[in-house]
This record gives sequence, C-alpha cells and structure tokens, in this order.
Amino acid sequence: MKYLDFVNLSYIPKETDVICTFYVEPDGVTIEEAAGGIAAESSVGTWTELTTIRPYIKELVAHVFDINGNNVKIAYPIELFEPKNMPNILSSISGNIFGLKTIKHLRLSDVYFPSELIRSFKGPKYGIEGVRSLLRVDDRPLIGTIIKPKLGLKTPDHAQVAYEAWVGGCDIVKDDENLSNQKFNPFEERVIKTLESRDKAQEETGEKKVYMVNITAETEEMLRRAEFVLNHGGEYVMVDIITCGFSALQTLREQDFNLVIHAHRAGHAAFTKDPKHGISMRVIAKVARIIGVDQLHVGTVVGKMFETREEVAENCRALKEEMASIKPVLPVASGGLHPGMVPVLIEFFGLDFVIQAGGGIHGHKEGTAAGARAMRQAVDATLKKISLKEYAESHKELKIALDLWSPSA
Ligand code: RUB
Ligand code: CA
Repeated sequence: MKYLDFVNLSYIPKETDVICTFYVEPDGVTIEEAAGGIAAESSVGTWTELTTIRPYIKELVAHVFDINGNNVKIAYPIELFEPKNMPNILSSISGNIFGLKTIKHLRLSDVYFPSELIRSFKGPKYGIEGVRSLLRVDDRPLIGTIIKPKLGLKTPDHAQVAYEAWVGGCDIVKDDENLSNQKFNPFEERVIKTLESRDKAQEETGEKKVYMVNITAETEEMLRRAEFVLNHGGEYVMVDIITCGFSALQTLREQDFNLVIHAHRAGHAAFTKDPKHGISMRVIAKVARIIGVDQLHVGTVVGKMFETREEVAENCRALKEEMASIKPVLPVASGGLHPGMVPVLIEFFGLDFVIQAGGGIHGHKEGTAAGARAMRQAVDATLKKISLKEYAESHKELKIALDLWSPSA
C-alpha cells in the first residue's frame, strides 16, 4: 500500500473508530500525500510497499476521510489499540508521525475516543460533584492558593503560610509543581505540619479545608507518598502529569485510593503552545480525564499564561462534555490571577472551577490572610452582582488588592 491508498474520502467512520483531527502543513508533497503518510505511519503502512501484507491487514487500515484546507481527519479501527493502555494509543496517534520529513508542521488538535476504549480506564473517582461534596461548597467557585515562594520556604513557615491562607478564606492550599522532598522542606514533615495547620484552620473557621500536597516523583515513590498522605488524614494529592507521564498517573489512579487527584500540567506548553505544531491542550485534557484526574489546570483567559479564550473554552469542554458516562473534571484557573480578575473569571468559567492564585494572594501588602480575604471578598461581590470598586469601599483587603494590581491585566 502506498501513502495515497490511505486516503479514502468516501469512508464513513464507525462509532468504534478513534478519530483524530490534525493540522497538517506538508513540505514538498501534496496535502493528500502528507495526510496519507500520517495515516499509514500511525497504522499499518510505511514508506515502501511491503511483501508481508496479508488480506486481513486491510481491516486495520486507518482512513483519511476528510481534508479541509490544512485540517485532516483520520479514522482508526479500534482493533489497532490495546484497551487500558494509553502509552500504546498515543504511540500511534501522536508518535513517529511528528518526525516525518515531508511534514513541516503537524498538530494533533482533537481526538474522539470511542466508549469502549474510554471504559477500559477508570476515569475520575470524584470529579466535580465529588470535590464539591468533599468541600461542602456548592454555590461559588472554589478558592485556592499555591504557597509562594514556590521553593525555599522551610516547613514551619510553609505550614504557617498555609494556615493564614485558610483562615483568610481559601478552601484549598497547594504545593507548587516543583516542590517535592527537598532538604529545606521535606515531604513527610511537610504533610504532617501542614495537615495540622489545616485542622486548626478548620476548627477556627468551621469550614472544610483541604491541602493538595505534591507527590510527584518516580512512580513507586509517588505511590508511597500517596499512602503516606492517606495515612495522615490527607484527602488530596497533586501530580505533575506531564513530567510524571500518563502511565505513572494511571498506576496511581488504579490504586483507587480515597484521594482526590489534582493534575498540574507543568511542561504542557512545550507541545501545546505552537498553534501549528504539537498536541493541543484539549487532547491532554481528554487523556487526563479518561485516565482519571479530578481537577486539571486549563488556562485562565486573563493572567500570565498564553492561551486564548477559545483554547481555554475547548479545554473546559473536554473536561465537562458527555464522555461515555465518565465524570466531569473540575477546571482550575491558575497563573497570574488576583482579586481584580474575579468578575472576568466568573463570567467566563461560571461557578464550577477553582480560582487559584499564588502571587495574587501572598503578594497582598498586608500578607497572606489579607490576600485570601481579598480574594473571597472579590468572589462574594461578583456573586452579589456588586462591582469590586463599590464592594471595596467597605472591604479594606479588597481595596488594597485593587490599588496594588490593575483590574484585569
Ligand atoms: C501560579 C502557579 C501555577 C502556574 C501554572 O502562580 O504557580 O503553577 O501558573 O499555570 P501565580 P498553568 O498565581 O503566582 O501566578 O496551569 O495555567 O500552566
Ligand atoms: Ca506553579
């Protein structure tokens, strides 16, 4: 079979097919040839005709069934993939094809996964509803903070900053993506001390508080850390899903621990940022959901990160849309957020998301507790449909935050 034999524009995809949408820029060949090359190399073909093709191989051919400008759709028979094996699936649909010489730019922009494949994975254990009932908050976005500075604080200071964030009004405190088990803040001691702060804050405020401790490490060590969290009364773990890898994430999820999994996506932009090349965040979001995270960073619309409104909306849809009856995942907005941005965030995300701010809380002139209070006040004002400016007249923490940071930059 030649590359062009993989182009079949009259093919009607089956419900059981995996369907990929690619953006393709050919280099020195036609779009048909480039698309056929992708379908061939990601299914049963190669650069030359083979003497080893048997008649039954025909059933396993991937079909380019739609070409619209540079956008190409390819349908893959489900038999090409091993269920419950995400690395296997991704090695086909996002593997060697990125290295083909005849393709200048290639982006896997979307994937449709058939129910049968989705159901072979666990999916989220808690999802949006589970997180909401754990936190006992159902009428507003959840408010979280990342302890800052991201690295360097010693354990007692880390636990103290966490305590202040909780009493100020945060529901969630989380570690940053690169805090693990460094000498200045060892993992086990941090879990113990920070959960003590959590208990104290819960008692004083009467509100449910949670600590998302970063367990990112080599897989077996990560499992050990998850158990440590569980045995010390923690309810949440955070994993850097890109640097750990999907297989490690799946191993964690397969344990079925009673732990909510917060997914940080540090490193995703190495392949999601270029609109012409790589893998879209929407695809990462679907993969993470199918494996079984409960919360995932999706971008912010405002703030310090790059994604467009359209991309963030796509990411949210990937987490919430109907998908073989697996639970929807809670989107997390994080990166350069502060209280002045809350109206724009709530308008865009609605109520089901986490507003997560590091600098926008610990950078408050009067400290962490005041920063958390300002964030909570911004949420209260927005839900009461009062402008932040007006609310700030009677809420001094919000006033200080608004004076410090411009409204939606
Ligand atoms: C936010 C922060 C988050 C990143 C991740 O800190 O540390 O880890 O923004 O962003 P701050 P994303 O609130 O001080 O900016 O998940 O969108 O890539
Ligand atoms: Ca961070």
